[in-house]
This record gives sequence, structure tokens and C-alpha cells, in this order.
Amino acid sequence: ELLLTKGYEVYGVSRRSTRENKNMMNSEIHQRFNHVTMDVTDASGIPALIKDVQPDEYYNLAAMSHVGQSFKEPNTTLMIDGYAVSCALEGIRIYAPNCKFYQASTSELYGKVDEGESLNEQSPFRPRSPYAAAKLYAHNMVSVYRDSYNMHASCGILFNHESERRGLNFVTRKITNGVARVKCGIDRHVSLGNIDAIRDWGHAKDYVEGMWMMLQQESPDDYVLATGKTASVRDALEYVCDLADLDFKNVYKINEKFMRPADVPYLCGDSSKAQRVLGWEPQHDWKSLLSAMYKHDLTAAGREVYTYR
Ligand code: F7E
Repeated sequence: ELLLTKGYEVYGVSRRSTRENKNMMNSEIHQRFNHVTMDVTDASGIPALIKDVQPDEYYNLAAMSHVGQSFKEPNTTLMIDGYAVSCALEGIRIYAPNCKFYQASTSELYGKVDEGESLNEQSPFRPRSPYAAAKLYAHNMVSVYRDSYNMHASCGILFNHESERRGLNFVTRKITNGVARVKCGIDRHVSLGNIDAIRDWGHAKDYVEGMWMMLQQESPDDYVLATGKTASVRDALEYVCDLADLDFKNVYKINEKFMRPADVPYLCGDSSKAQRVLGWEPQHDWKSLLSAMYKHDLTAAGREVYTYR
């Protein structure tokens, strides 16, 4: 959407599915949007597409992005989040060497960090999930291609970024949607896992702008994008319950099913490099983000009650 508003011709890839992909459908009305049905793990498909389209910029956001699920599907995760990235890099090296490449790296790379630590581009990576391990392979491959072939390839080490479009099984959306449904009397409670986890949550709108800024630089590099402010899952739940005028203690239940074999307890990012070099600055913090998400989900839950009755 950001690229379309900037006048780009966009090719968006998604796997064949028997269900509609709503985000894609919304964008499809745009004349400069071309939807391509493709699996990014297909070793010949992506390079052939690169050869055909000759893109100026390539944003690799494709991933098995659910950290909890990656423990259940470690090998699929490796294929999508690791192997597919080297297929794309090879495709660019061979067929479109001047194409700029953006890789969605992640704060999950840091893994186990001490509470209070502020993480930047120099902080060590200690992955704690199959997701993070696969993403670390991709992160390293980007720097290999940058150094070996002089490619304009950059990694955005992005901390959690959310919006009203966030999948329902990620914790922010689970909270905003869950509390809205409790408020409307559809559900009785929200089931959660580790509510002590602390994250640095920002708005996806701010973060896509940062991705684009990275590719407009003369030289490629890696950048942290983060708000620098943290809240626990419990804080997020309590805040949204306050918006709903509900007592959070009555709203949630802990379910072991949502606990991970190993969780990342604390993440807080230091985006001073992105602010200094790119001029990037986030416009939202976790409270304005959750308020917007809750408002959206409350409207949807209200509509559901209205339709049913
Ligand atoms: O979990 C805890 C959970 O799944 C956040 C992805 O976009 O950001 C995201 O990864 C925290 C974790 O996001 C539930 O254990 C408690 O500590 O919303 P999440 P994530 O794992 O931080 C990074 C930057 C990415 O790169 C990823 O692709 O919340 N938590 N109870 C829960 N998490 C979920 N999903 N569901 C719960 O019921």
C-alpha cells in the first residue's frame, strides 16, 4: 500500500489458497498492483519471476512469522524463513544485480537478553526459537551477498510491529479482539500464555516507512526499528481492559497451550541509528497502537452482535 501510494508498480507474491487473501484483494483494485501466485520456497519460481519483472526493489516480508508455531513446524520455518531468502538473493545476483533488497530481520534474533538492556545493531544474537534460528541464517546470508557481490541488500531488525490487520493469534490482536468480544458479551474470557513477557510494540505503518527509507540510501546497511518503550503482556491487557471499563483480572485465563518451550522474556530496541541516518521516527507508541486496534475490534464485535440479534 505504501509503495502504491508512492507511485510504484508492485508485484505481490502469495501462495495459492482456496481462501481469499483479503489484504491482497483490497490492493488488487489498484491498477498498479500485480498479484503473482507463487510459493517463495520454489527454488526456480522466484528467480524466474525476478528475471521476468526486473524489479528495482525487492521487499522480502514472506515468513512463517509465528514464533510459537515455529516449534511445531521447525523445518517448514527453515524453508520459508531461511532457504527461500537465499533463493531470492541468488535470483537477484544472477538476473537483476542492480535490484535493491530488503530483508525482514527481527528482534527475535537477540533471544535471551537481560531486562533493562537496550538493543542495537551491535548487540549479540542468541536465537531461542526455530523461527529466530532460521531468520539468523537469512540475516547472515544478506551480509554475505552484500560483501561478496556488492549487492544493495539491507536488513531491518524490526521489533514487534502491529496494526488492526495483525493476525488474531498474535498477542496484541488477541487482546484487543478478545477484550472487545468479552465487552460485547460474545466470549467470557481471553486465554493467554506468558503474560510476563515484555515487548517493544510499534505501529506497522511507521515500520514500513522505515523499510522503504533503507532502500533509498546510497549504501546498504542494517538498522534497528523500535520505539524504545516497553510494556508487558499483562500491561497491554490491563490497558485495553481499562479502555473497555472491565477489570482485567476477570477477563483472562492462563492456558498452558500458549506457553512456548522457550520464550524471549524481554525486548527493547534502540533505533538511534535509524533516526540519525534515515531520519526515521515512530509516530505511535504501544498505547495509541492498542487504542486504535481496540476501537477497530470493538466495532467489528458490535457488528457481529447486531447481525446475530
Ligand atoms: O508474542 C506472549 C508470547 O506472538 C509476544 C512476530 O511478528 O514479533 C512477533 O513475535 C509475546 C511472547 O509476538 C500469548 O509468549 C502470551 O512473549 O505476539 P507474539 P512475538 O513472538 O514477539 C517479532 C518481532 C517477530 O519477528 C515475529 O514474526 O506474548 N504471549 N500469551 C502470547 N503470544 C501469543 N501469540 N499468544 C498468546 O496467547
